[in-house]
Parts: sequence; structure tokens; C-alpha cells
Amino acid sequence: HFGGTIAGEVDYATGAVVARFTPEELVAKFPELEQIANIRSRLVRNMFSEDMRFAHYTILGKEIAKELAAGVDGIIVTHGTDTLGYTAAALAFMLEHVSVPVVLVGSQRSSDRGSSDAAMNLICAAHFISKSDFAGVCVCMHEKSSDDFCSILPACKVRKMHASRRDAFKSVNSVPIAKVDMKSSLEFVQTNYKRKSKEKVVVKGFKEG
Ligand code: DAS
Repeated sequence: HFGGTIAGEVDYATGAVVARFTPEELVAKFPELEQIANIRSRLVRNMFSEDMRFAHYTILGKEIAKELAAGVDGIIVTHGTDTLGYTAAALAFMLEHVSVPVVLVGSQRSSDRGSSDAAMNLICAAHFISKSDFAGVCVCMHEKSSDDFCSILPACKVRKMHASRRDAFKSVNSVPIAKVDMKSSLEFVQTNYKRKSKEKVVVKGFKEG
């Protein structure tokens, strides 16, 4: 859990979204998640992604590596949307030999809003982890503004193309890796992706300072 709108709700005193939910509260909000997988959640940061600096990539990369070493089947990183694409690329370069899916998930609209995309993005990410043989860093966000399905997007090609649309995240100069829906139907668009393995992750950190 790293913060962003997905961890937030509207503060009606100011009209702004504030990131305030703990990871446990987030999982409790979407009970479907625990029917898909055994979820262990934990807080790394509750911040907005525009405040991220290189030191944060290192912190996040190391925390992900700890979980990979513990033998998890996959990792969902909740993250603010503004720089989510940059974090995805940074992690893809930092983490070598990733053996399971590491899926970054954000939401364009906070989960206290009727049009929130938070639940579907998280649930589709959990389905993707539980059903696919993919290994590596990717992003799971709405494919369309409707709730049809989510796209699994490549870490080094993904870009946020709109401030508020639920389908803002697109793969640039590449097709999505896969499509997944709320009923767990999974269709790979790419075929030449890295498969799950027993490899041991190596973290290449950024120089701080
Ligand atoms: N400002 C945003 C950020 O954390 C909120 C969001 O879109 O999640 O990137």
C-alpha cells in the first residue's frame, strides 16, 4: 500500500481527496478480494504520487523484494495515478528476476464515489495474479470508461493520458499484456511475456542524495 486516490476519500471541508485508508480498511471495503486470494496487506507509505522522489522508488523496491523473498504468489501495489507509470518503469528496471506478477493499481476516483474504479481495478488485479502465469511488473486499470474489463499494461510503456477518465491508462506503442474482468475471465493479448519461475529477485536501487 503506497497511497493515492485509491486510499482516499473526498474531504468535504476542502473538496480535495485525502489519502487516509489503511491497507486493512481497503481490503475490508472490498470483501471480494479475500474470496479470490489470501491477502496479507501492509502499509509502506500513504502518500500522493506527485510527492514521490527517487528515494521512494528505492523504499518501494526493497519492500517488494522482501515480499517476493517470502514466497508470495503476487503483489498488488496501490499507488497514486499521477506518477504511477513512472513508478512502474522504475520498478521494472530496479527489480531483476521477478518471479511472479507485481501489479500496480490506482484509481481515478476515490472509493467513496459511485463512479469509483477502485474496486474493479483491485479485483481484476487479484484475478490476474491468481489465474495467470505472468511474471514481472505491470499495471492494472480500466480498459474503457465502462466496467467491462481491465487492461494489464506493460510497465515501461504505460502512460496516464487523462486527468479524470477511468480509462486514462494506455499502453503507448504496444498492445496491453492481457485483459481481465470481474468474473476472472482472462485473455492474453501478448504471447511473448516472461513466465512465473523460481528465480530470486535482485534489487538495483537508485543512488540517493
Ligand atoms: N494526485 C494523485 C496521485 O497520488 C491522486 C491519484 O490520482 O491517485 O497521484
